[in-house]
Amino acid sequence: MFNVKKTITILAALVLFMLITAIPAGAASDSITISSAIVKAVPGETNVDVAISIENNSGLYSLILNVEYDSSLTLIKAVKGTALSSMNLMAPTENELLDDPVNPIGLLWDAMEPDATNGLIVTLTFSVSSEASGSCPIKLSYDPQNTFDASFATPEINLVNGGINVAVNAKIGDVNQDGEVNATDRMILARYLAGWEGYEEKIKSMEAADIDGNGTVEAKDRMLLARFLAGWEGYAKYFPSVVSNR
Ligand SMILES: [Ca+2]
Ligand SMILES: [Ca+2]
Repeated sequence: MFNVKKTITILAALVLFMLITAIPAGAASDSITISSAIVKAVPGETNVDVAISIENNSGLYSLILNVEYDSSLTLIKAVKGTALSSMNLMAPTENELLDDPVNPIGLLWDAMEPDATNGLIVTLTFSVSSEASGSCPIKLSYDPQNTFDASFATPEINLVNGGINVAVNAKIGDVNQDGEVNATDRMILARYLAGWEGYEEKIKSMEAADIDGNGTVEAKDRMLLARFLAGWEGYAKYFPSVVSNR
């Protein structure tokens, strides 16, 4: 009886060992991901911020990220974010970009020690041409010759492209499209989000209701509209068309 038990324990340990070793190292879902945000703007808008972020960062010594942006966009500045904070970001200055608006632009991060932080790596600020409309893509690629992980190998990096969606007609925040952004829009949006019957039809533009422009109409949009209407500082930037009409 004792021996049978022992044999079972050994077999169980063997099976467990085989299961563990069968799991492939560095499955694709664990690879480093660098993604660009998708934001909303109106034609002719200046200072449109697009965040570029990193996730699942296992540690980088060096990264060259190439950003190719739509011809309707002009890059104004590139400001280092809170992630990859121990690395140096080599990017053109605002004046250099003014003289020579490079596209695609190569952004170089390098460090003495590998950096494994996650989050915002750079904020790119664009101006949008007054003729722009629809989607203006921002495409990412990286230079495998100059991108190293902690073991000086080129890591696999998932890249997620982003862009700026330029809405010509939708006045952001004007949920019922009556030309005004006011408490009625806030009420319609709040009731729609609460699932009240008949309120989906009252939203005449989902584009106008998606205030942060992330593609989804959700509680955050209601919060942004409520704070803007209450006059909170820092919220006017979400309503560029309202500001320019004042
Ligand atoms: Ca309205
Ligand atoms: Ca939204």
